[in-house]
Amino acid sequence: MSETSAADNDRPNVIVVMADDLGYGDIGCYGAKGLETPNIDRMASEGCRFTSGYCSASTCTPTRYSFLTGTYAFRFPNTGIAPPNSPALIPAGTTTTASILKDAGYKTAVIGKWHLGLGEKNEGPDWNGDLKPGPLEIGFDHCILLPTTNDRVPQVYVNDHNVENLDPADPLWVGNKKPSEDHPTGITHRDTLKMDWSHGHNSTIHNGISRIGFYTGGHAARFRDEDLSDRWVAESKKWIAQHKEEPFFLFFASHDLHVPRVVHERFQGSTKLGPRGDAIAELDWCVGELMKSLEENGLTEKTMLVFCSDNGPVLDDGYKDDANEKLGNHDPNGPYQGGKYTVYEGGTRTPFITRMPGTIPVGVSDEMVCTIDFAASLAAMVGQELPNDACLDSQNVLGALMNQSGASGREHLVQQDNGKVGNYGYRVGDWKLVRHDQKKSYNFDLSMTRKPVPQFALYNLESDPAEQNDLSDSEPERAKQLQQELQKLFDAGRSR
Ligand SMILES: [Ca+2]
Ligand SMILES: [Ca+2]
Repeated sequence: MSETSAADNDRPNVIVVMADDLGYGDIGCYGAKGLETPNIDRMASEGCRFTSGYCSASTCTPTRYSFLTGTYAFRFPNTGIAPPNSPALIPAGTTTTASILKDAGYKTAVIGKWHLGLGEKNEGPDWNGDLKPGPLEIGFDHCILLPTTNDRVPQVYVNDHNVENLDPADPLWVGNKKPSEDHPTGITHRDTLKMDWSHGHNSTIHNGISRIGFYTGGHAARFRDEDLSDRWVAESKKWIAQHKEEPFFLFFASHDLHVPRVVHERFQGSTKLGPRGDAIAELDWCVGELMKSLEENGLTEKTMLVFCSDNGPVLDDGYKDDANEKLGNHDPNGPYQGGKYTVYEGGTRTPFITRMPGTIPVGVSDEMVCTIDFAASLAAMVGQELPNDACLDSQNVLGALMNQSGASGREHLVQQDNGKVGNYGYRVGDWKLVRHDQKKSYNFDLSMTRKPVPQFALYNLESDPAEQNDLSDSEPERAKQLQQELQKLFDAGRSR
């Protein structure tokens, strides 16, 4: 990739905007109905829009784990959805997308949702002390985080190593058991909630919304859900302006579509789809503000801007927010089957756009690229050698990400769900093997339905993108070969 390994003084900035729970069909230029995304559509019209852009898992934590480490999350235990008191899942000193760029002289920051744990193994986060290890120990210079995910406690910002605005006289306690008999919860005080829960999500109440997990104290530190996006955009703009003279890497980790979907008042009711649609509108605004910030700082042509998602769509994910009722003819997963929690295409194939005017030719690409590939691809871009024992599944697809003519994406991709139960997708070209060791599929219909499925199924994505016609019987040799290849990828412990 020597043609894109630029000299030291013109290495491009990189901003990765990772949406949360955004499906393939949720954006205007990917076919959304009943809502508009003018900013993301403009980004696509000025860059490359991928039709085979993936995340590596269909839930938050494993995709984020793989995005940063360049290694499939399923290779490590406990990389599923992290609980509120999870210790740091990525050990200090691990080679990550951030550390690779930092070593190449980049300033690095993560602003937004973390959900990869904080604190020492077996200890977890010290909420009232130093929250480390965390992002700063794996290559980020700066972070402003929602520590877990907003349906889980606590609703506080982590600024570098500390909870922001924490009053020592009102310490923060976080746990998984009710702290006292009279502690109000979504069960005991359900009539006070401004957004009712539908399943789970009925423990500690903050801002009229009950969450997963319990917490007390830290009142001065608590944020309003409505203000999350504004804060992250403001902090990102500030950080971009501060570092406009040097190469930088910003991981902007949005939370918009994840439940509870409580957007700023100015976006409430802005679409016909209810809070889920309004969250997409707010996400689109964030992307617009980031592009504006690049323009204002003269960085548009010097910045590789990436838009992707951490998993496919989900409708009712624990709160009664009309996601089903107001869906209309909008199709969150587009032509695919399934969403969050599945290994069908809808779980991991998402909107995926790269933009760098003057460098990335405008177009649409069907090359297969994945969020797990940024580690190796950006390493190639900045001329950093990957250690042999790091980023074990990250492929250098820089040419494809840059939409260079003739450049290829990945040849194969393993897709996983939240992990542990043996559910995988394995795509090679137009063929897709689906493996469900427990012979059950979940949320294939975006309604959280469980249904029995065979352990293995084979689909042709070219003729059957919705994975409806199992060809195992008519293509037994191919089915067997893909099963063996997948097993080899597991046994080898790496695919790079
Ligand atoms: Ca997610
Ligand atoms: Ca669909």
